[in-house]
Amino acid sequence: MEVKIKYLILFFAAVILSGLYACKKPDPVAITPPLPPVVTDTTTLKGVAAFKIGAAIDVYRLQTDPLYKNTLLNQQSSITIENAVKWPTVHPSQNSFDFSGGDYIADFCMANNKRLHGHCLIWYQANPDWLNKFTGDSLAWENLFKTHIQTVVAHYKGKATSWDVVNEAFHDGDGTLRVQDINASDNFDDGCIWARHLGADYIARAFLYAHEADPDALLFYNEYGQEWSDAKTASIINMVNDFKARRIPISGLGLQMHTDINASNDGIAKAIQKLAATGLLIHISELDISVNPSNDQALSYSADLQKKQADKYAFIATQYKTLVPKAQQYGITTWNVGDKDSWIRTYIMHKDWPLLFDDDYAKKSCYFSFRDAVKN
Ligand code: 9MR
Repeated sequence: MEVKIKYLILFFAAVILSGLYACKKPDPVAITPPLPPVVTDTTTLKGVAAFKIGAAIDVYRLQTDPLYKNTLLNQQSSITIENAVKWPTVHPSQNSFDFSGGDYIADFCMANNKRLHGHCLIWYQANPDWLNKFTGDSLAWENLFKTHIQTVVAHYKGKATSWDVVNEAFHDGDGTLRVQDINASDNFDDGCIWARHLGADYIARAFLYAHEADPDALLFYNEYGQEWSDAKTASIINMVNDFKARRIPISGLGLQMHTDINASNDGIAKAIQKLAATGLLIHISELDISVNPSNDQALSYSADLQKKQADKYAFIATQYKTLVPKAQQYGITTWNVGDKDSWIRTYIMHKDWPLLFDDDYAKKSCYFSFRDAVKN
């Protein structure tokens, strides 16, 4: 009997509680404000492009020229560090690193939602004097090499999405690995100190060291001339196959594409196609199109030259869009922004107009043809 009463009490308590629960004020229905309409920016490169659009940039210009900065803010979705993290700047003496320039660019990218591409860790050129004069056994060279790569990559971990790990390792003519200087009479060492001191496999070790320092970074091999040198293209592809077989962590290939209005379209298309067939990410990494490759001082930037240049920019972008599978499209980067910023003016001192913007950052005809061609 007692047990029955207990059950009855429990039963009624449950009924009352569930009644109370049912009467509870319902939770207010969350009112989601309507999302703002998705606006496709149809006027800028980054707004219309099917992939990232980049520019290599100069720290000083970024710090001092508001027009330069605004052009980057409006047009670019990716930034490459043109010079600020190359050896002479970032590693000015054996025991010191100077990240100030690279950090300025990295902060700009973080604050403005731009992808940061680091350039370049190992190159046969642009090495500081102290490095060229360095003496030591192979272990000392290996330590120097590894310390440089890992210090720089670790510093930008979480900021740089990707790196050009090794730049221009193969000779122009026959596409063989740069080791010795093959033309000693021209006062320019086209061999490579790294291959001389560390052996041919230095490239693979550079990738391994970079990966160790930042396992999330995408690692690229960057090179020029694939559009005119089948031998170089073949060497790059052999290297990629060897890396794949040995599980060396390479993610992508940079085709620099410093080209001109007379370059063979066939050569450009073939290079893009062959490199895309590796299945790696493909970055047109240093695009500029010279209209005056022979540096004729009497030349003016005629309507005809502008049209040829606009067509070439459009051709390259169209080939990239159609020949590189979407998942491999890392983007197209021009080598700086306005004509006056180009290495063709400032480094080899040619009279030329190779970029998408003029000296005052006004859009040129090639800007419009390129923008149409990169459209999604
Ligand atoms: O544009 C760069 C120029 O300002 C530098 O003085 C020069 C030497 O460091 O390098 C130029 O950039 C090169 C790039 O790093 C690798 N590919 C070829 C580019 C043009 O020379």
